[in-house]
Amino acid sequence: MRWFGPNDPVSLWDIRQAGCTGVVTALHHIPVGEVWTVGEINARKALIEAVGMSWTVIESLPVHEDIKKQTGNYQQYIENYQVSLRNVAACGLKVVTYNFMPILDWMRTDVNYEMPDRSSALYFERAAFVAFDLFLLKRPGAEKDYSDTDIQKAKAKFDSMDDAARATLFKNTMLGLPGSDDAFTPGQVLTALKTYEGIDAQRLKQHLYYFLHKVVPVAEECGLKLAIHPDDPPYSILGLPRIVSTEKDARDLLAAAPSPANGLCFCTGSYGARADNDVLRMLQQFGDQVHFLHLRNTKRDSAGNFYEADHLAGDTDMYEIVKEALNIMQRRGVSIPMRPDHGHQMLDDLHKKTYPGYSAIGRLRGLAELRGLELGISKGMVE
Ligand code: DNO
Repeated sequence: MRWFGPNDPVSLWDIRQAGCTGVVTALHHIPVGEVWTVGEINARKALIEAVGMSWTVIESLPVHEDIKKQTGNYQQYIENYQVSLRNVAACGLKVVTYNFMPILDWMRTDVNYEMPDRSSALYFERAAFVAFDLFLLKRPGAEKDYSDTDIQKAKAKFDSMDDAARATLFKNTMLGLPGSDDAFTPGQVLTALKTYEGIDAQRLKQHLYYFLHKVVPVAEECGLKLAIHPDDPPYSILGLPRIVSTEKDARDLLAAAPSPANGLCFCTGSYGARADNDVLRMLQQFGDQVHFLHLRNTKRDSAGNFYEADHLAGDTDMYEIVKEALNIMQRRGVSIPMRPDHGHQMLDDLHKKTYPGYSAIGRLRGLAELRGLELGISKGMVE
């Protein structure tokens, strides 16, 4: 499971009791771009090992915005990244997760979407998102990105919302911004978006490949695996390019820096939020370069909305995914780290303050279901 560090309301003992043998974490207190020192890494590792678990996967070693834009001190930030890679390898870590999404990481319009069983899920509602863009953020030129139907639906949605609902929508949509405990104003967001003017998908890809040329050889030399997380949701938003969304994107980035160290964090939930991604086929194709698995399920509809379903429900056939993952591990003779990504807020957690998607009990349920599935399939394979 993922652990957000000493301030996480879910403790290391909670995670151990959920059946985990290790945690996935990061040094969230170190500002993006600064070097992770051996001392800091080892101190964090000791906390985890003190409760009988291991730390082998980092999520994430974040990439500074200057590297994505190739502005300012980006060469220095790349050098810092190389040093951090050497340091984490020296401390015995094995996999480094990162992403190359401009400004925003994940994005949802509702983090308390009520499921029929009254648990709460993360939800992306297209009309609400377009309403946010057009009427709350008021991004110049945004209407060009949407169809007339999209705009009408967004208007109807916006008109149906009171001020409190609009404020919640704004807050939810901005949660994926780094440092998003603070309230962002539309002006601040528009200023950040402006810094990407002139950077289209092709150019962002070039910047990613340049970064890979600089860091993949270092990772390879020190025995680390890099695992890029896909875009979530897997398409361009707010006029920003997104370049790790499709099968072709994944193939291109692997081909741009061929090396055993250049790989994927295969997130079934993110890739699966796009109807034209055949998630199982992608896993079959990229199996040799999957270094980390995020197992999560989404349920889409024809209007472009999706919610996070139970791990074994939703549009992705988790039985087939786990079976393929076991095949890959057997073929490669490795154990690919996996975490149950996200979970519903449920039971006692409904009354607690938690990180959206990262309450303890919903993830425990997801993990238990996935482990049962894995055991059942692997026993069946042996027989
Ligand atoms: C969301 C996560 C992502 C992921 C980063 C990896 O729940 O899966 O925020 O950690 O994109 O860099």
